[in-house]
Amino acid sequence: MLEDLNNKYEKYKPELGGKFKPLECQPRQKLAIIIPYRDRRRHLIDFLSHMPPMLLRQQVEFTIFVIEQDTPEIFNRALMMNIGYLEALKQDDYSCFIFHDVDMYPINDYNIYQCSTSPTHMAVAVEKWKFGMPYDAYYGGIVAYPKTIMEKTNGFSNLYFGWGCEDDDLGPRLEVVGLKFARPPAVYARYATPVHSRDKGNPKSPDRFRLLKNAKNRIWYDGLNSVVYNVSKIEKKKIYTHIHIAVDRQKLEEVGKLMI
Ligand code: UD2
Ligand code: MN
Repeated sequence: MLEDLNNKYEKYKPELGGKFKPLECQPRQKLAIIIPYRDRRRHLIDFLSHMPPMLLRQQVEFTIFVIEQDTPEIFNRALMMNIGYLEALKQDDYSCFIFHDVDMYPINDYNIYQCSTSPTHMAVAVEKWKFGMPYDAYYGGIVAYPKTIMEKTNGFSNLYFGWGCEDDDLGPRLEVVGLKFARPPAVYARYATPVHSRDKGNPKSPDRFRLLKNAKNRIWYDGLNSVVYNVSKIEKKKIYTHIHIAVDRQKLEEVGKLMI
């Protein structure tokens, strides 16, 4: 239960909205963990039970942002990542962003949650892929971007409604600006992943391969500079910040149509 966690973490003295700071030092980075989210209460509670103690053992200063898509029905993970980035920056000057599936739990304390100068794909040894990855150009699950790289890549594509390929899109996007993902060693970057079924509002995207094919052409049109959304509610909870988002799919796709 959330209430139990609130009590459990009181000793760490988080500021409202879940801003945690190590008590004995002043970290160089401020980390925002961005979780694209809808209707995964059980997974969220598990995530919140697991992450703060680990991050504080690592002496990280962080806030967890849960970005919940209220409308439309079809979920858009990368869009929630873009919005989470923009909204987090309205709250504080975060320098490092880790975009994180809600259903992935690190199982090694030495898997350090901070940014380097390059973008990092962190989901290297994933339980559901037999503690590996399904293919080389797999960038699913979790990525870490310093703010500078988010600015360089115009964030992520806003156009992947439904399941799939929004993660594959990150590779070509980075290529355009001459960058590649780094990866931590598999012994550290290990993740437990509970088995789950496909969510109701997240069917396989029928457009995903078409979008992926011209990922490189869209980078300057489709991203942080073209995102449109409404914030319906910001809930500053004791141990995290929960932001509710409404998006207009048609409006977003107007921009995309120019390039598809
Ligand atoms: C894989 C990738 C994921 C993403 C997805 C394709 C792994 C470990 N993860 O996840 O990063 O690329 O394929 O889109 O390979 N979510 C909700 N509510 C919903 C739907 C999604 O909260 O109704 C969020 C949640 O944070 C979830 C994430 O989106 O962890 C990815 O969705 P998924 O878990 O259904 O997809 P999965 O496991 O196939
Ligand atoms: Mn999943």
